Amino acid sequence: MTWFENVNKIQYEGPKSKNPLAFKFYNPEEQINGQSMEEFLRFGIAYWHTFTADLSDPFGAGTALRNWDKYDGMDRAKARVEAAFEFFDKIGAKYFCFHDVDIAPEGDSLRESNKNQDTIVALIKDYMKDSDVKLLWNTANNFTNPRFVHGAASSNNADVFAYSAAKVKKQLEIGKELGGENYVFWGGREGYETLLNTDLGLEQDNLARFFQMAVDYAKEIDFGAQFLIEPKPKEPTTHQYDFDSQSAHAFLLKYGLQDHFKLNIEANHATLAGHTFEHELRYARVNGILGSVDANQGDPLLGWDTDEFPADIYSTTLAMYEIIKNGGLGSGGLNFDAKVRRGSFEQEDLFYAHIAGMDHFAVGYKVASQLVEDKVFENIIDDRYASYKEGIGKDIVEGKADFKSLEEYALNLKEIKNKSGRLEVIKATINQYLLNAYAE
Ligand code: XLS
Ligand code: CA
Ligand code: CA
Repeated sequence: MTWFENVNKIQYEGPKSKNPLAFKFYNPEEQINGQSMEEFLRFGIAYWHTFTADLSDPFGAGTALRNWDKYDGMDRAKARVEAAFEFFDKIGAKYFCFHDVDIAPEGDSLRESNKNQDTIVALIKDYMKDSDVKLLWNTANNFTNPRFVHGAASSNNADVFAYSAAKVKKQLEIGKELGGENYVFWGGREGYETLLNTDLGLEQDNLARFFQMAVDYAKEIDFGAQFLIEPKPKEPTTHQYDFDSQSAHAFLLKYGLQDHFKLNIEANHATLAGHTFEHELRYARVNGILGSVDANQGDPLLGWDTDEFPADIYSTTLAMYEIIKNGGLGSGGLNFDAKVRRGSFEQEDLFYAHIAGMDHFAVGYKVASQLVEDKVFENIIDDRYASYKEGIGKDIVEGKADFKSLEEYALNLKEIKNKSGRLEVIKATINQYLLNAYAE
Protein backbone atom coordinates (compact mmCIF):
# COMPACT_ATOMS: atom_id res chain seq x y z
CA MET A 1 0.00 0.00 0.00
CA THR A 2 1.33 3.38 -0.91
CA TRP A 3 -0.22 6.75 -0.14
CA PHE A 4 1.94 8.82 -2.48
CA GLU A 5 2.17 6.61 -5.52
CA ASN A 6 3.40 9.30 -7.91
CA VAL A 7 6.35 10.24 -5.75
CA ASN A 8 9.63 8.39 -5.24
CA LYS A 9 12.27 9.18 -2.67
CA ILE A 10 13.34 12.80 -3.21
CA GLN A 11 16.94 13.09 -4.39
CA TYR A 12 19.40 15.97 -4.54
CA GLU A 13 19.91 16.98 -8.17
CA GLY A 14 21.69 20.32 -7.78
CA PRO A 15 20.88 23.97 -8.60
CA LYS A 16 20.36 23.35 -12.32
CA SER A 17 17.71 20.65 -11.93
CA LYS A 18 14.28 21.40 -13.33
CA ASN A 19 12.67 18.45 -11.63
CA PRO A 20 10.09 19.79 -9.15
CA LEU A 21 10.41 16.58 -7.15
CA ALA A 22 14.15 17.01 -6.47
CA PHE A 23 16.24 19.09 -4.08
CA LYS A 24 18.20 21.86 -5.77
CA PHE A 25 20.14 23.09 -2.74
CA TYR A 26 19.52 20.70 0.15
CA ASN A 27 22.08 17.97 -0.17
CA PRO A 28 21.72 15.90 3.00
CA GLU A 29 25.24 14.52 2.74
CA GLU A 30 27.06 17.76 1.95
CA GLN A 31 29.59 18.57 4.65
CA ILE A 32 29.71 22.07 6.10
CA ASN A 33 32.05 22.70 9.03
CA GLY A 34 32.64 18.97 9.46
CA GLN A 35 28.95 18.09 9.72
CA SER A 36 26.44 16.96 7.13
CA MET A 37 23.57 19.29 6.23
CA GLU A 38 21.19 16.63 7.46
CA GLU A 39 22.83 16.46 10.89
CA PHE A 40 22.91 20.20 11.35
CA LEU A 41 19.53 21.20 9.95
CA ARG A 42 17.46 18.54 11.74
CA PHE A 43 14.31 19.08 9.66
CA GLY A 44 10.99 18.18 11.24
CA ILE A 45 7.52 17.63 9.77
CA ALA A 46 4.49 19.12 11.53
CA TYR A 47 1.86 16.39 11.69
CA TRP A 48 -1.04 18.83 12.01
CA HIS A 49 -0.47 20.85 8.84
CA THR A 50 0.70 17.95 6.71
CA PHE A 51 -1.58 15.06 7.64
CA THR A 52 -4.46 16.40 9.74
CA ALA A 53 -5.49 19.86 8.52
CA ASP A 54 -7.95 20.24 5.65
CA LEU A 55 -6.88 23.76 4.54
CA SER A 56 -10.08 25.40 5.75
CA ASP A 57 -9.83 29.06 6.74
CA PRO A 58 -12.20 31.32 8.71
CA PHE A 59 -14.12 32.05 5.50
CA GLY A 60 -14.12 28.77 3.67
CA ALA A 61 -14.33 25.00 3.95
CA GLY A 62 -11.36 22.68 3.58
CA THR A 63 -9.99 22.11 0.10
CA ALA A 64 -7.29 19.48 0.75
CA LEU A 65 -7.50 16.27 -1.25
CA ARG A 66 -5.97 13.56 0.94
CA ASN A 67 -6.49 9.95 0.11
CA TRP A 68 -6.62 8.93 3.80
CA ASP A 69 -9.75 11.07 4.16
CA LYS A 70 -11.81 8.27 2.67
CA TYR A 71 -11.72 6.79 6.19
CA ASP A 72 -13.19 8.11 9.42
CA GLY A 73 -12.30 8.18 13.08
CA MET A 74 -9.65 5.74 14.26
CA ASP A 75 -9.32 4.17 10.80
CA ARG A 76 -8.35 7.53 9.40
CA ALA A 77 -5.93 8.10 12.28
CA LYS A 78 -4.24 4.77 11.48
CA ALA A 79 -4.07 5.56 7.77
CA ARG A 80 -2.46 8.90 8.59
CA VAL A 81 0.32 7.17 10.53
CA GLU A 82 1.08 4.99 7.52
CA ALA A 83 1.00 7.96 5.16
CA ALA A 84 3.14 10.02 7.56
CA PHE A 85 5.94 7.48 7.75
CA GLU A 86 5.91 7.05 3.97
CA PHE A 87 6.16 10.84 3.65
CA PHE A 88 9.03 11.13 6.20
CA ASP A 89 10.96 8.49 4.30
CA LYS A 90 10.36 9.95 0.83
CA ILE A 91 11.14 13.55 1.80
CA GLY A 92 14.07 12.43 3.96
CA ALA A 93 13.13 14.26 7.17
CA LYS A 94 14.40 12.68 10.35
CA TYR A 95 12.02 14.31 12.84
CA PHE A 96 8.32 14.95 13.34
CA CYS A 97 6.11 16.83 15.81
CA PHE A 98 2.48 16.47 16.86
CA HIS A 99 -0.31 17.62 19.18
CA ASP A 100 -2.37 14.93 20.88
CA VAL A 101 -5.44 15.70 18.76
CA ASP A 102 -3.48 15.51 15.49
CA ILE A 103 -2.71 11.83 15.83
CA ALA A 104 -5.99 10.46 17.26
CA PRO A 105 -9.57 11.73 17.58
CA GLU A 106 -10.85 12.92 20.93
CA GLY A 107 -13.31 10.57 22.60
CA ASP A 108 -16.44 11.40 24.56
CA SER A 109 -14.42 11.38 27.77
CA LEU A 110 -10.82 11.98 28.77
CA ARG A 111 -10.51 8.23 29.39
CA GLU A 112 -11.63 7.45 25.85
CA SER A 113 -9.33 10.12 24.38
CA ASN A 114 -6.42 8.58 26.27
CA LYS A 115 -7.33 5.15 24.97
CA ASN A 116 -7.33 6.46 21.40
CA GLN A 117 -3.94 8.03 22.05
CA ASP A 118 -2.57 4.73 23.33
CA THR A 119 -3.71 2.83 20.23
CA ILE A 120 -2.11 5.28 17.82
CA VAL A 121 1.03 5.77 19.89
CA ALA A 122 1.60 2.00 19.82
CA LEU A 123 1.29 2.11 16.03
CA ILE A 124 3.67 5.08 15.76
CA LYS A 125 6.13 3.26 17.99
CA ASP A 126 6.05 0.27 15.67
CA TYR A 127 6.75 2.45 12.65
CA MET A 128 9.56 4.22 14.48
CA LYS A 129 11.24 0.87 15.12
CA ASP A 130 11.59 0.30 11.39
CA SER A 131 12.81 3.80 10.53
CA ASP A 132 15.38 6.30 11.78
CA VAL A 133 12.75 9.01 12.26
CA LYS A 134 12.58 10.51 15.75
CA LEU A 135 10.10 12.58 17.69
CA LEU A 136 11.36 16.18 17.82
CA TRP A 137 8.52 17.20 20.14
CA ASN A 138 4.94 16.57 21.07
CA THR A 139 2.47 18.80 22.85
CA ALA A 140 -1.09 18.91 24.16
CA ASN A 141 -3.64 20.88 22.19
CA ASN A 142 -5.22 22.91 24.99
CA PHE A 143 -6.86 25.47 22.75
CA THR A 144 -9.24 24.00 20.12
CA ASN A 145 -11.96 22.35 22.20
CA PRO A 146 -14.67 24.75 23.53
CA ARG A 147 -13.70 23.85 27.12
CA PHE A 148 -10.62 26.07 26.62
CA VAL A 149 -12.76 29.10 25.78
CA HIS A 150 -11.34 31.06 28.74
CA GLY A 151 -7.86 29.55 28.63
CA ALA A 152 -6.22 26.35 29.86
CA ALA A 153 -3.71 26.82 32.71
CA SER A 154 -4.76 30.46 32.86
CA SER A 155 -8.50 29.76 32.77
CA ASN A 156 -10.72 31.30 35.43
CA ASN A 157 -12.21 27.80 35.80
CA ALA A 158 -10.17 25.46 38.03
CA ASP A 159 -11.80 22.41 36.42
CA VAL A 160 -10.24 23.47 33.12
CA PHE A 161 -6.85 23.90 34.82
CA ALA A 162 -7.16 20.31 36.07
CA TYR A 163 -8.27 18.97 32.68
CA SER A 164 -5.39 20.75 30.96
CA ALA A 165 -2.94 19.28 33.47
CA ALA A 166 -4.27 15.79 32.78
CA LYS A 167 -3.75 16.29 29.04
CA VAL A 168 -0.17 17.51 29.48
CA LYS A 169 0.53 14.64 31.92
CA LYS A 170 -0.56 12.18 29.24
CA GLN A 171 1.60 13.83 26.58
CA LEU A 172 4.63 13.80 28.88
CA GLU A 173 4.13 10.05 29.27
CA ILE A 174 3.77 9.67 25.49
CA GLY A 175 6.84 11.84 24.88
CA LYS A 176 8.80 9.49 27.13
CA GLU A 177 7.33 6.41 25.43
CA LEU A 178 8.37 7.66 21.99
CA GLY A 179 11.75 9.09 23.04
CA GLY A 180 10.72 12.71 22.36
CA GLU A 181 13.72 15.06 22.45
CA ASN A 182 11.73 18.16 23.44
CA TYR A 183 8.29 19.03 24.76
CA VAL A 184 6.50 22.21 23.64
CA PHE A 185 4.14 24.55 25.47
CA TRP A 186 2.36 26.97 23.18
CA GLY A 187 -0.18 29.02 25.09
CA GLY A 188 -2.80 29.48 22.42
CA ARG A 189 -5.46 30.52 24.90
CA GLU A 190 -3.11 31.59 27.71
CA GLY A 191 -3.81 35.27 27.59
CA TYR A 192 -6.86 37.46 27.64
CA GLU A 193 -9.44 39.03 25.42
CA THR A 194 -10.23 41.91 27.75
CA LEU A 195 -8.82 43.16 31.04
CA LEU A 196 -12.36 44.07 32.14
CA ASN A 197 -12.98 40.55 33.49
CA THR A 198 -9.40 39.30 33.93
CA ASP A 199 -7.28 38.72 37.04
CA LEU A 200 -3.98 39.03 35.24
CA GLY A 201 -1.87 38.44 38.36
CA LEU A 202 -3.63 35.19 39.29
CA GLU A 203 -3.59 33.93 35.70
CA GLN A 204 0.15 34.38 35.40
CA ASP A 205 0.79 32.81 38.82
CA ASN A 206 -1.35 29.83 37.77
CA LEU A 207 0.48 29.48 34.49
CA ALA A 208 3.75 29.34 36.44
CA ARG A 209 2.26 26.77 38.86
CA PHE A 210 1.26 24.67 35.86
CA PHE A 211 4.77 24.80 34.36
CA GLN A 212 6.31 23.85 37.71
CA MET A 213 3.96 20.85 37.96
CA ALA A 214 5.03 19.77 34.46
CA VAL A 215 8.70 20.07 35.44
CA ASP A 216 8.06 18.03 38.59
CA TYR A 217 6.14 15.32 36.75
CA ALA A 218 8.74 14.97 33.98
CA LYS A 219 11.33 14.49 36.70
CA GLU A 220 9.15 11.94 38.47
CA ILE A 221 8.77 9.80 35.34
CA ASP A 222 12.37 10.44 34.29
CA PHE A 223 11.46 12.13 31.01
CA GLY A 224 14.55 14.11 30.04
CA ALA A 225 13.18 16.13 27.10
CA GLN A 226 14.05 19.80 26.81
CA PHE A 227 10.99 21.88 27.70
CA LEU A 228 10.23 24.68 25.24
CA ILE A 229 7.90 27.66 25.46
CA GLU A 230 6.74 28.94 22.08
CA PRO A 231 6.09 32.68 22.19
CA LYS A 232 3.32 34.29 20.16
CA PRO A 233 1.91 37.75 20.80
CA LYS A 234 -1.73 37.21 19.86
CA GLU A 235 -4.14 35.03 17.88
CA PRO A 236 -6.34 33.46 18.99
CA THR A 237 -6.30 35.58 22.17
CA THR A 238 -6.02 39.33 21.88
CA HIS A 239 -3.00 39.33 24.16
CA GLN A 240 -0.95 36.22 24.87
CA TYR A 241 1.24 36.02 27.97
CA ASP A 242 4.23 34.53 26.12
CA PHE A 243 4.19 37.56 23.84
CA ASP A 244 7.75 37.27 22.49
CA SER A 245 11.17 35.92 23.52
CA GLN A 246 11.83 38.76 25.87
CA SER A 247 8.54 38.56 27.74
CA ALA A 248 8.70 34.74 27.92
CA HIS A 249 12.21 35.11 29.35
CA ALA A 250 11.05 37.66 31.93
CA PHE A 251 8.26 35.27 32.93
CA LEU A 252 10.71 32.39 33.38
CA LEU A 253 13.04 34.55 35.46
CA LYS A 254 10.22 35.93 37.64
CA TYR A 255 9.02 32.44 38.53
CA GLY A 256 12.45 30.79 38.82
CA LEU A 257 11.77 28.46 35.88
CA GLN A 258 14.71 29.55 33.74
CA ASP A 259 16.74 26.37 34.19
CA HIS A 260 13.98 24.15 32.87
CA PHE A 261 12.87 25.92 29.69
CA LYS A 262 14.22 27.16 26.42
CA LEU A 263 12.24 28.72 23.60
CA ASN A 264 10.77 27.40 20.38
CA ILE A 265 10.96 30.40 18.06
CA GLU A 266 8.49 30.57 15.20
CA ALA A 267 9.21 32.94 12.32
CA ASN A 268 5.60 34.00 11.78
CA HIS A 269 5.08 34.64 15.49
CA ALA A 270 8.12 36.91 15.49
CA THR A 271 6.66 39.05 12.74
CA LEU A 272 3.25 39.11 14.45
CA ALA A 273 5.05 40.54 17.50
CA GLY A 274 6.49 43.31 15.35
CA HIS A 275 9.97 41.75 15.31
CA THR A 276 12.05 40.10 12.67
CA PHE A 277 12.63 36.33 12.87
CA GLU A 278 16.33 37.01 13.50
CA HIS A 279 15.53 39.40 16.35
CA GLU A 280 13.71 36.64 18.23
CA LEU A 281 16.50 34.17 17.53
CA ARG A 282 19.18 36.66 18.56
CA TYR A 283 17.44 37.54 21.83
CA ALA A 284 17.07 33.85 22.68
CA ARG A 285 20.64 33.06 21.62
CA VAL A 286 22.41 35.74 23.61
CA ASN A 287 20.38 34.74 26.66
CA GLY A 288 21.15 31.03 26.27
CA ILE A 289 17.54 29.99 25.66
CA LEU A 290 17.41 29.21 21.94
CA GLY A 291 15.96 25.70 21.87
CA SER A 292 14.21 24.99 18.59
CA VAL A 293 12.63 26.66 15.58
CA ASP A 294 9.26 26.54 13.86
CA ALA A 295 10.28 27.30 10.30
CA ASN A 296 7.70 29.21 8.32
CA GLN A 297 7.01 32.77 7.27
CA GLY A 298 4.13 35.22 7.41
CA ASP A 299 2.76 37.50 4.75
CA PRO A 300 3.52 41.16 5.42
CA LEU A 301 0.32 42.10 3.58
CA LEU A 302 -1.85 39.97 5.87
CA GLY A 303 -1.82 40.64 9.57
CA TRP A 304 -2.36 37.07 10.72
CA ASP A 305 -0.54 33.80 11.21
CA THR A 306 -0.43 32.44 7.66
CA ASP A 307 2.22 29.76 8.40
CA GLU A 308 3.64 29.80 4.88
CA PHE A 309 6.50 27.62 3.77
CA PRO A 310 9.75 29.59 4.05
CA ALA A 311 10.67 31.15 0.71
CA ASP A 312 12.58 34.26 1.77
CA ILE A 313 16.26 33.32 1.49
CA TYR A 314 17.36 36.63 2.99
CA SER A 315 15.46 35.71 6.15
CA THR A 316 16.62 32.07 6.19
CA THR A 317 20.22 33.31 5.83
CA LEU A 318 19.97 35.65 8.81
CA ALA A 319 18.17 32.93 10.80
CA MET A 320 20.84 30.35 9.99
CA TYR A 321 23.49 32.87 11.03
CA GLU A 322 21.94 32.91 14.52
CA ILE A 323 21.68 29.12 14.60
CA ILE A 324 25.32 28.67 13.55
CA LYS A 325 26.45 31.20 16.17
CA ASN A 326 24.39 29.27 18.70
CA GLY A 327 26.47 26.19 17.88
CA GLY A 328 23.37 24.54 16.34
CA LEU A 329 20.06 23.82 18.00
CA GLY A 330 21.15 21.01 20.33
CA SER A 331 18.13 18.76 20.79
CA GLY A 332 15.99 21.19 18.76
CA GLY A 333 15.40 21.27 15.04
CA LEU A 334 13.82 23.12 12.14
CA ASN A 335 10.19 22.08 12.23
CA PHE A 336 8.09 23.08 9.24
CA ASP A 337 5.11 24.48 11.10
CA ALA A 338 3.91 25.54 7.68
CA LYS A 339 0.95 24.77 5.51
CA VAL A 340 0.43 24.70 1.79
CA ARG A 341 -1.86 27.48 0.54
CA ARG A 342 -5.56 26.70 0.34
CA GLY A 343 -5.23 26.69 -3.44
CA SER A 344 -2.41 24.09 -3.31
CA PHE A 345 -4.75 21.29 -2.37
CA GLU A 346 -3.27 18.30 -4.17
CA GLN A 347 -1.32 15.73 -2.24
CA GLU A 348 1.85 16.28 -4.27
CA ASP A 349 1.86 19.91 -3.15
CA LEU A 350 2.97 18.61 0.26
CA PHE A 351 6.20 17.44 -1.38
CA TYR A 352 6.75 20.58 -3.45
CA ALA A 353 6.26 22.72 -0.36
CA HIS A 354 8.64 20.78 1.87
CA ILE A 355 11.27 20.57 -0.88
CA ALA A 356 11.09 24.35 -1.22
CA GLY A 357 11.32 24.89 2.55
CA MET A 358 14.28 22.55 2.91
CA ASP A 359 16.05 24.07 -0.09
CA HIS A 360 15.57 27.60 1.23
CA PHE A 361 17.01 26.73 4.62
CA ALA A 362 19.89 24.92 2.91
CA VAL A 363 20.68 28.09 0.93
CA GLY A 364 20.50 30.11 4.13
CA TYR A 365 22.81 27.66 5.85
CA LYS A 366 25.41 27.73 3.10
CA VAL A 367 25.44 31.52 2.77
CA ALA A 368 25.43 32.09 6.53
CA SER A 369 28.35 29.65 6.96
CA GLN A 370 30.34 31.68 4.47
CA LEU A 371 29.44 34.92 6.25
CA VAL A 372 30.60 33.40 9.54
CA GLU A 373 33.79 32.00 8.02
CA ASP A 374 34.67 35.40 6.58
CA LYS A 375 33.73 37.09 9.88
CA VAL A 376 31.62 39.62 7.96
CA PHE A 377 29.36 40.69 10.84
CA GLU A 378 32.00 39.99 13.51
CA ASN A 379 34.39 42.49 11.91
CA ILE A 380 31.66 45.09 11.55
CA ILE A 381 30.68 44.72 15.19
CA ASP A 382 34.24 44.62 16.50
CA ASP A 383 34.96 47.84 14.73
CA ARG A 384 31.67 49.49 15.70
CA TYR A 385 32.16 48.82 19.42
CA ALA A 386 35.91 49.40 19.46
CA SER A 387 35.49 52.33 21.89
CA TYR A 388 34.83 49.83 24.69
CA LYS A 389 38.18 48.09 24.22
CA GLU A 390 40.38 50.87 25.54
CA GLY A 391 40.36 54.05 27.59
CA ILE A 392 37.11 55.18 29.14
CA GLY A 393 35.08 52.45 27.36
CA LYS A 394 37.29 49.75 28.87
CA ASP A 395 36.80 51.33 32.31
CA ILE A 396 33.01 51.23 31.81
CA VAL A 397 32.83 47.55 30.87
CA GLU A 398 35.30 46.59 33.59
CA GLY A 399 33.21 48.39 36.22
CA LYS A 400 35.92 50.92 36.95
CA ALA A 401 33.88 53.99 36.05
CA ASP A 402 31.20 55.87 37.96
CA PHE A 403 29.17 59.02 37.33
CA LYS A 404 31.84 61.21 38.89
CA SER A 405 34.70 59.85 36.78
CA LEU A 406 32.51 59.97 33.69
CA GLU A 407 31.57 63.58 34.33
CA GLU A 408 35.21 64.51 34.70
CA TYR A 409 36.00 62.73 31.44
CA ALA A 410 33.07 64.39 29.62
CA LEU A 411 34.01 67.88 30.87
CA ASN A 412 37.42 67.47 29.29
CA LEU A 413 36.17 66.08 25.97
CA LYS A 414 36.90 68.50 23.18
CA GLU A 415 34.75 66.83 20.56
CA ILE A 416 32.59 63.69 20.15
CA LYS A 417 33.21 61.85 16.90
CA ASN A 418 30.77 59.15 15.72
CA LYS A 419 31.42 56.72 12.89
CA SER A 420 29.01 55.84 10.09
CA GLY A 421 26.91 52.69 10.61
CA ARG A 422 27.31 51.84 6.89
CA LEU A 423 24.01 49.97 6.64
CA GLU A 424 23.79 50.23 2.85
CA VAL A 425 27.14 48.60 2.24
CA ILE A 426 26.32 45.88 4.78
CA LYS A 427 23.08 45.03 2.98
CA ALA A 428 24.86 45.06 -0.37
CA THR A 429 27.45 42.68 1.04
CA ILE A 430 24.78 40.21 2.18
CA ASN A 431 23.22 40.27 -1.28
CA GLN A 432 26.63 39.73 -2.82
CA TYR A 433 27.14 36.61 -0.66
CA LEU A 434 23.68 35.37 -1.63
CA LEU A 435 24.25 35.87 -5.34
CA ASN A 436 27.81 34.52 -5.34
CA ALA A 437 27.13 31.39 -3.29
CA TYR A 438 25.99 29.38 -6.30
CA ALA A 439 27.69 31.33 -9.09
CA GLU A 440 30.04 29.28 -11.26
C1 XLS B 1 0.16 28.13 16.50
C2 XLS B 1 1.35 27.43 16.95
C3 XLS B 1 1.19 25.96 17.29
C4 XLS B 1 2.37 25.45 18.09
C5 XLS B 1 2.15 24.16 18.77
O1 XLS B 1 0.22 29.26 16.04
O2 XLS B 1 2.35 27.66 16.00
O3 XLS B 1 0.99 25.19 16.15
O4 XLS B 1 3.53 25.34 17.30
O5 XLS B 1 1.02 24.14 19.55
CA1 CA C 1 4.42 26.85 15.91
CA1 CA D 1 1.92 29.78 13.69
